[in-house]
Amino acid sequence: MESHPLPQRVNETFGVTIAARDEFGRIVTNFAGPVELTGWIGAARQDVEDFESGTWPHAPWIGNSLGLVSSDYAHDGAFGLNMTNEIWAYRTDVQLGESGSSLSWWVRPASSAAGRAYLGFAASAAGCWSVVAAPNTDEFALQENVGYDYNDVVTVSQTWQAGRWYRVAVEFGEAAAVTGKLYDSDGTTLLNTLTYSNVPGLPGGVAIRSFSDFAVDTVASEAGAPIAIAPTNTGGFVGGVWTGSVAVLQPATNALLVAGDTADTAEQASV
Ligand SMILES: [Ca+2]
Repeated sequence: MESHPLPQRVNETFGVTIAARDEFGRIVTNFAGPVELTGWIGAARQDVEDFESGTWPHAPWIGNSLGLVSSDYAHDGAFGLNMTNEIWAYRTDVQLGESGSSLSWWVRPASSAAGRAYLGFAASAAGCWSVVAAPNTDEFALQENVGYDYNDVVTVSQTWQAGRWYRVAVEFGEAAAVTGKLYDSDGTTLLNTLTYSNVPGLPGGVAIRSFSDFAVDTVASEAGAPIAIAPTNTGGFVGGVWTGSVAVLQPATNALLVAGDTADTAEQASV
């Protein structure tokens, strides 16, 4: 798929050409289609860290964080992390926080009454913000971490269970609003929510920290929110190529047009 110039207008079509290519980049002339078309706002899906390298710390994470990487701490794959020296690790090679996107990780406290695990966003060398799993104070919290210090901004009561996996996510909304969400071990049952607006530094890097005995795994940037486009299906390909018109039906910046299930060229559709 090719890129499209800024801006594209709502409800006005722009031309799109999609070619079916094999692993060598050759057009598959007998591919008949059709493929599904979807529109997304925000970052495409990506794993920020899965700890499957089996080592910690490692680039591009910055800081002097130390930890144990072991299958004992894995939620997904072979390895997860237990951070051991209470020092933040952060990275700025990824810039997350576009409206409609989200960031999450899995955490498992060893105690119902000890430790904290911080998932930081809007991160830079100057600090970050974070959503905090806090068994030590029976809370789920949002912190501002200027200079990687600790300032509670929002706290809600939360009972934590020792040895239970929880998914902690932060969703990025309009006007730099963030929503922290705590999910149960199935990843989908919502246990708690907190919100705050006007968070500076978004999009920004990612930071992590934990203390006491806390397993952490699978820091991931989730798919953005879907946006309405038309059509939602290409129809048939000719000679391995589809040429047609697509319209975005609502205002969006940095919209992504996805053909099939593979995020391809970032399509700019700002209006
Ligand atoms: Ca893992």
